Amino acid sequence: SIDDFVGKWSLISSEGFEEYMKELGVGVALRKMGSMAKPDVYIIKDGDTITIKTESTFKSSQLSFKLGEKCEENTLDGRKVQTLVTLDGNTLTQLQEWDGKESTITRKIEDGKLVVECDMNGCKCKRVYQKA
Ligand code: DKA
Repeated sequence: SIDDFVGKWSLISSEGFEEYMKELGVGVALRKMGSMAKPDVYIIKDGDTITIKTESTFKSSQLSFKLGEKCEENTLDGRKVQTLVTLDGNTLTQLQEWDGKESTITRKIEDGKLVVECDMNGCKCKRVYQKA
């Protein structure tokens, strides 16, 4: 359930993030900072509103949503996207759409860790967080 995701999470590993950011169209300076950042992610539930807060030393972002309801998201790299988050089984899927493009971010709990997979045009990255 969504309760499994609730908590504070710290990044412990990242694969393919630079390539994913490049595919998103993120410029070199921001990619460099993004690659170095070790963010903390807070997942908070308040009634049926879920908030995902990403905090790093260089940039932070916050997204609040209800499952199955589209909302507007301002991403860390400055995209303004339409976002739809759904929970299928134990997988939280975040679909972002903007300018006729799309990217998905899936999150699942595996062995007590939060596993985040991002996909843009088949360019994938995997980031693992542990409970802080
Ligand atoms: C994560 O939560 C991945 C979030 C993806 C952010 C994409 C844009 C970053 C640009 C600095 O670990």
